Amino acid sequence: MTTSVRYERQGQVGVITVDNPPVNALSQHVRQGLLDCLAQGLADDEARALVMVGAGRTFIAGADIREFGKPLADPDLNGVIEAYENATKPVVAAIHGTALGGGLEVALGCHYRVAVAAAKVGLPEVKLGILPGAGGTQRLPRVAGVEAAIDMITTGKFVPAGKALKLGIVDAIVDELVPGAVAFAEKLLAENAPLRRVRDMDEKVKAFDPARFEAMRKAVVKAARGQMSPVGCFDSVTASVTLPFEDGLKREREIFTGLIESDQSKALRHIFFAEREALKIPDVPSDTPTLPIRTAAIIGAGTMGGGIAMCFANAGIPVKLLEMTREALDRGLGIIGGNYANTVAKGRLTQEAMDKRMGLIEGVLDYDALSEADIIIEAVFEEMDIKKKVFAALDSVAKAGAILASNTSTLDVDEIAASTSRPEFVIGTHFFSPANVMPLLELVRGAKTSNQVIATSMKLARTIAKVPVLVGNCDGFVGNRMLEPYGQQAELMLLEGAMPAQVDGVMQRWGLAMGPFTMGDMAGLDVGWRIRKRRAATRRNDLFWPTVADQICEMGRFGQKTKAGYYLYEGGSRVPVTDPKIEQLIVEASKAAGIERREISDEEILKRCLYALINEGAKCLEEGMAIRASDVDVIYCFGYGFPAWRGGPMFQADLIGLDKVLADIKRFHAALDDRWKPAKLIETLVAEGRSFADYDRGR
Ligand code: TC6
Repeated sequence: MTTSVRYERQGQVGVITVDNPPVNALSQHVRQGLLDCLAQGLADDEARALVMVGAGRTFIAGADIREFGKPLADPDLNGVIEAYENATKPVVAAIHGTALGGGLEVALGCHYRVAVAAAKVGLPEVKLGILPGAGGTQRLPRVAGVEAAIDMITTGKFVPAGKALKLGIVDAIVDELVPGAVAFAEKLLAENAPLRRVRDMDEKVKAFDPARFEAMRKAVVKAARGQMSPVGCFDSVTASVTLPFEDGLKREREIFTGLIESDQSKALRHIFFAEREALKIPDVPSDTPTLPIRTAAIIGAGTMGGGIAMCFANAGIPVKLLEMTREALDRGLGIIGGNYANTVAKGRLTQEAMDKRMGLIEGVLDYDALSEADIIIEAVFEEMDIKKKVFAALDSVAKAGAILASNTSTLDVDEIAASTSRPEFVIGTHFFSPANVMPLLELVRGAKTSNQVIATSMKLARTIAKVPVLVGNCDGFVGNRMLEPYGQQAELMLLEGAMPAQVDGVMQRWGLAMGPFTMGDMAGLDVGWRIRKRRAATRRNDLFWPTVADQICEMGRFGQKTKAGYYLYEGGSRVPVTDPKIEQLIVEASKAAGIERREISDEEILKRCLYALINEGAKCLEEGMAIRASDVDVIYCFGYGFPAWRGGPMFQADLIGLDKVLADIKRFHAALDDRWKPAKLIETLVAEGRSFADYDRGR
């Protein structure tokens, strides 16, 4: 008998407890334990009903993702679920925490389900590039209806217990988990309730008109933007309507097998673990004591400052927002109010919750008001002199032990820290715009930043629902530093013969949320222009520097906010429209630079953009600016619209083969210029026959 699942009896009810920390995943020994305990419960003459529950903080959070990609050891999950469904005594699943993926599928194999009010259920497999392959696509529509099942399974969203009750996924909400579930089982016995098998409940699937599938599928394909799993999930759910249960299971298995072996699923699993790995900092022990963060303050109520203040308010942390004038403060608070009001209008936030959040944000006009804040984040103009003045002022008002953070995207955190008497309390917090929406947070470690400040900032990032990655202090840190050569290749290709729409089209079709020029227009072209001017004095003059971006800025075209950039945005639209004037400007710029325009293939565009990211990412690694290759992937997938189903640039390099990537980089180096000098790390790894994943493992 395994110890990860145990059986005990409470009166006439046998209780089966899954105890496999941290999240009770369905590892092989758990699957075996579930079968063993079921047999024990069925053989126990004193037990007339059974309850299944998870130990610790959650019910079962799904299959053990670490077992994917390896030969699956018996017993298989479908067999376990079938055994429960065919049990001759009623089985009740008692859900707390989350019942996810295989966990919810096991619960759907039980005859009844109860949950505590705070529990959530979901089938998030789609986010791992697969589908719920243990009957979830056939059983969920039978309890929740086809439409709700399609919504849950193709998006992977979690549903709170109250809604799950309304949908019929759970049968009752209980106050106390085990006593509530045992009482529910006793009631079933008293009422002589039937052994209700979900597979037999076909009322809801029969009521659905399959003629609706065609239009629904089109919407799923469109929203998936190249990702296969939402479409596979959809197709599998349709089988619950068009095929008998057993045939539906077979169809589910076929689609599942294709998906789990796909590169997309490997990429998504990589990102799942990479996100969690990024939380571990080798020289900052996990038990490093953290500082309490009860209150926060933000300096600057502009777009970034306002967005950051919302992150704190959303997490229930009171935050002071400092501006220099009443007018600027009122404008900033007005924008925050407008953002929340939009969310309320869309039905994603209640008016009451909005009022509560707005109530947590206090506008102030005096530095002295920041004296009690546990963390102060500066979000003023990206100019070193201004930042230094702000930090000197902060140093004189902030209480001892407060974290002083700079929301910079490129500037030297050590230089900023040096303007205070406490550099160990200074850290960079690079939020991404819009800060209340974008998940990534690059935390920039200065030379003197203390471990306690790092540990606290990592923890705080999770509290405010961000995905943190610790990076080193170099120009552009990791994300923007990599964006630089990427953007340069895109610019150079314009002069060599491409047009913005071609470059953007290639990258978008490959899966990026936006191509480089659309992204520049959205972020504001003036930002890069300012940075280029700052760097002009120090940049290599043996390289050719394209000027199209500068020329566009000189025309006062800064992108979407000025309704014109690389593209036109007519009538305030966000849809880029090709502007013949810019195409003309590009052709003339080629002529002025003496470059003969040529046809540039889509393949060349993709390689030059992607490999520029990979090469610079490797340089960040060899210089210790990024801790792991997988951290670079997290940065790109959570901050730069890189599709998670491509796994990030470094994962792509491994997938393509680092030797092939290096061969192309060398070819570009010979044919183009020294920007393509291969990173030493790539050369070393190729010489050793290793990949970035091997590098991460061997660190
Ligand atoms: C499935 O079920 C398919 C079925 C069909 C089969 C035929 N497996 O996220 P946290 C680890 S697919 C293995 O930090 P939280 C995680 O790596 C699965 N490990 O905690 C981390 O390890 P570390 C469908 C797992 O409280 C630790 O547990 N299910 C799994 O913030 C803590 O995780 C899902 O997709 C797993 N399934 O969030 C659910 N899950 O400490 C995936 C977690 O060594 N899980 N770990 O770094 C989650 O969404 C979240 O973990 C959570 C808990 C909401 C359960």
